[in-house]
Amino acid sequence: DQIGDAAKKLGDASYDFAKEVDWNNGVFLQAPGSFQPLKALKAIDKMIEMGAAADPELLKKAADAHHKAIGSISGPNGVTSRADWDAVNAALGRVVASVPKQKVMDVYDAVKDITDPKVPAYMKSLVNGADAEKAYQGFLEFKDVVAANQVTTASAAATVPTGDKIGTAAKALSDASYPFIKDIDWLSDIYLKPLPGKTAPETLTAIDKMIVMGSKMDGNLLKAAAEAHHKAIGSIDANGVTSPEDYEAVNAALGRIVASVPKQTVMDVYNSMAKIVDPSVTNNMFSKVNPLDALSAAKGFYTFKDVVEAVQ
Ligand code: CLA
Ligand code: PID
Ligand code: PID
Ligand code: PID
Ligand code: PID
Ligand code: PID
Ligand code: PID
Repeated sequence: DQIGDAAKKLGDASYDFAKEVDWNNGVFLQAPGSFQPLKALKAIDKMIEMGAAADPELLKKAADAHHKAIGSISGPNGVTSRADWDAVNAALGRVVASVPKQKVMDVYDAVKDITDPKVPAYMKSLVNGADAEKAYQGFLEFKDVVAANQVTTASAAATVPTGDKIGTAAKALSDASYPFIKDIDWLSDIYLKPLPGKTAPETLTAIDKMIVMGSKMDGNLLKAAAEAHHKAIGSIDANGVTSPEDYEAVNAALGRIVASVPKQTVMDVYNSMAKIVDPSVTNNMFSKVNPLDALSAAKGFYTFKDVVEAVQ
């Protein structure tokens, strides 16, 4: 297709730059400017809306391309192979082309809103500037091909199951865990702190397992889960906490996507996370909430998971 061909040209123009970026640099965990959680949540919300509007099959292929690219990483900077670099660009170009232009621009504008204008120049200063310029010229040509292949109307909303066992169980889980949700400091910057003692490549292994799980999920249910998060963001209070109803809808939607993949795929995520998250992190989280509320939430979760497993 045209986007695939254009991605090869983009690769010619941008792979030198890709090799010079230190993908393992911890700086990418930081907010790209001053820390503004509610504005950042708005930017994430725009990404969620774009993801929910994207063609689920193309999203899966993009997840597969990232998984493959992680498998061909080499060198100290963590760069993938030239072929996989091109394949990721092509897959993302197709995802972008599957949503109306305005959804993409809404992400761009919202991210710009939380990015200090000095950040791009700083990023450029870490690589060969001429290679960054060459990559950008390549991107500008690529985007014209994407725009020429772009849909103009949004896809239909997801179909949301009703009256299913997971939906019923989500009500009980949400009742048992909403007090815990209200105890959590959602606006803290602690969630942007590096995991103690873990390198970027180690962390990437766990993310890879999530990518694999995402790629196996039922596309309609994943879209529904994204829509549920978007709705939940719309009802947050000053502390970032969503309404009980929207929280319940998120739990139901996430239970359904978990049930749409094999148990082992879920356990692969859990086990790889357990390897990179030191118990001190979990204990620290626990120390900041009412322990009885956390225990009630945990009990609710362990009951919920049996319902999920039964329909998995
Ligand atoms: Mg989420 C999970 C935040 C968007 C899909 N997501 C999580 C949690 C964290 C979070 C609260 C990971 C950390 C954790 O396990 O804490 N997501 C979060 C934010 C946003 C977002 C702030 C921003 C909009 N997510 C989002 C989108 C999607 C997902 C758009 C795609 C549709 N997210 C997704 C999945 C999962 C998460 C599939 C998880 O599996 C993971 C999670 O919650 O695992 C348990 C603990 C969890 C909480 C504090 C909230 C849930 C409370 C439960 C139901 C009960 C608590 C049990 C117990 C006390 C703690 C967990 C024990 C542990 C051993 C499992
Ligand atoms: C400017 C001035 C003009 C010239 C110009 C110009 C530049 C415009 C530009 C630009 C626009 C632009 C857009 C970019 C957009 C990037 C979008 C990224 C989206 C990320 C997402 C992430 C996610 C996920 C995911 C799916 C999940 C949801 C999420 C489901 C269902 C200024 C040059 C034209 C770069 C969507 C993918 C996992 C949130 O106009 O004169 O330069 O760049 O998890 O969804 O699971
Ligand atoms: C524009 C203007 C509108 C019209 C429009 C428009 C276009 C927007 C577009 C577009 C946005 C867009 C984005 C693309 C992004 C591509 C990103 C590629 C990333 C590849 C990576 C590969 C890798 C790895 C990996 C992880 C490793 C690092 C690597 C570590 C820690 C402008 C059309 C709407 C194409 C990251 C995965 C292995 C490097 O908006 O008018 O057209 O395209 O090895 O991580 O090692
Ligand atoms: C300039 C002037 C214009 C021309 C121009 C120009 C240059 C702009 C530039 C540039 C922008 C730019 C951006 C870059 C972005 C790179 C982003 C990389 C992200 C990597 C991540 C890696 C990671 C992980 C991971 C998970 C870990 C955290 C991390 C935990 C909990 C100035 C040329 C356009 C290079 C996210 C995945 C392992 C961080 O605009 O005239 O030149 O470069 O380790 O999670 O640990
Ligand atoms: C233990 C001991 C027994 C008792 C027990 C026990 C506990 C087991 C547990 C537990 C397992 C467990 C699993 C959990 C799994 C969470 C999985 C999260 C996945 C997140 C993903 C994120 C993503 C995306 C997304 C889609 C994108 C890709 C991504 C596309 C196509 C130990 C109690 C049984 C909590 C997948 C969603 C946006 C990466 O066994 O004695 O307690 O918890 O962006 O994909 O866009
Ligand atoms: C288990 C054991 C195996 C069998 C199995 C199994 C089950 C795994 C499961 C499961 C995992 C799982 C995960 C669930 C997670 C739910 C998470 C809910 C999060 C809700 C949020 C709501 C909100 C917001 C929002 C953003 C705001 C904050 C909030 C800010 C900054 C165990 C079956 C495989 C259900 C985060 C979105 C508005 C609070 O593995 O043997 O069954 O379920 O307002 O952000 O303000
Ligand atoms: C313990 C002992 C057992 C019993 C038990 C127990 C407790 C475990 C616990 C607990 C685990 C736990 C986890 C919590 C996790 C909360 C996660 C919140 C994530 C929030 C995010 C928010 C954000 C953003 C956002 C984007 C911004 C950055 C942020 C930028 C660029 C010990 C009870 C089971 C509470 C990610 C989205 C706005 C950070 O196990 O016997 O008690 O709690 O602002 O992006 O700015």
